[in-house]
Amino acid sequence: MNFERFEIRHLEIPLKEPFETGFGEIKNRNVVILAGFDEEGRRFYGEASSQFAPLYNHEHKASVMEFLEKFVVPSLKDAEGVDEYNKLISCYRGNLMAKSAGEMLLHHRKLVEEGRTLSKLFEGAKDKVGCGVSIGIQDSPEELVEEVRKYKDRGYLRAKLKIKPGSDLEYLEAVRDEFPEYDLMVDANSSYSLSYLDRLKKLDSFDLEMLEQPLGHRDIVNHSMLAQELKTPICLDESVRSVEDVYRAAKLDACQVINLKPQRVGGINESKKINSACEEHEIDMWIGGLVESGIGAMYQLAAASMSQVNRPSDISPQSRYFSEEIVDKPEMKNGYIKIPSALDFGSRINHQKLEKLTKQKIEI
Ligand code: OSB
Ligand code: MG
Repeated sequence: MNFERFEIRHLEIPLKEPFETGFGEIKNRNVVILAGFDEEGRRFYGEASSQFAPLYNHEHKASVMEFLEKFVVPSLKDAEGVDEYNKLISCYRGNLMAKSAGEMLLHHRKLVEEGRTLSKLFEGAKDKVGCGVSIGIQDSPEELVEEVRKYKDRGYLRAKLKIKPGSDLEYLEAVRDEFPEYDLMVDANSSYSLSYLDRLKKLDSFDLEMLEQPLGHRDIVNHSMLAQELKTPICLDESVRSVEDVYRAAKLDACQVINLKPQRVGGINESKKINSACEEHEIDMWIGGLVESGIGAMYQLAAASMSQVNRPSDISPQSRYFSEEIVDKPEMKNGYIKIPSALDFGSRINHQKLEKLTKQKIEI
């Protein structure tokens, strides 16, 4: 497609508070924004919300910037549209978050050219998203109880508590004692193995909505063995990188729920396939987050309109993580955020903030 030029920006957005997970601590949010400009000067955006280091998956800020420059931008120039872009980029292995930034950008351009709104991106059935909060590992059970209270009072429909071996049972006992009825789930980010089976079985006593990604970040087989041992439903995050992974998980009964992050699976087209596969196999679904900037968050909101999204998603108002941001994200009301029906979310980007938060810029 014709583009005048591209910009690849590494943004560092300060978090209000550090966010600790089973894979490590996030202090500043490092994301990479890809912008493409057409002949009329219109701008289209995509985001890769990798971490600074390859802790959540193998992608990281530097790998994303290089992949965007060497492979995504040339494919965007060569492709006539989204399908051809996906075909061209698929000859390169992995790097799904970087690939998805290019795909998002093309979808953005298509929406603007066709005069359609963001809420139509997934041809979704819903116009609002149920919000759940993801709460990082705290220094003590008492502090976790106070965090849960804070977010419950703000109206979140459920809380997801990050756990790792040692920061788990005692913490859950304290929270469950204080909030006997609140919807709670836990996310281990692959910090357990089957050698912790006895410990994991104890999670059954806390009436959790689900246990997210306890085992290896690419594992499906061991999750299927664990699913047979636990009453708590298993949710997969890291292990699902394509619709084929959903078929594998369904075949092995490895999970009852999938946390879908469009970026993790390479973009919007793959996400739609996953939506259909989950429908077919009666796997529940919700949209996960990567602490994305406002740009990535817009696509996340759009994804939550898909038919099989039937649980609260990790989607928060802007104020949850950031005091400074580049896009005005809609507010949460009674635990729900409306999916923007604005024609072009690109016009909501604050360019001064974008410049201020940019650490590094490549122009092509
Ligand atoms: O595992 O879901 C995860 C954040 C960064 C990387 C991985 C995960 C998370 C979260 C936070 O849980 C989700 C969010 O609020 O954006
Ligand atoms: Mg997770």
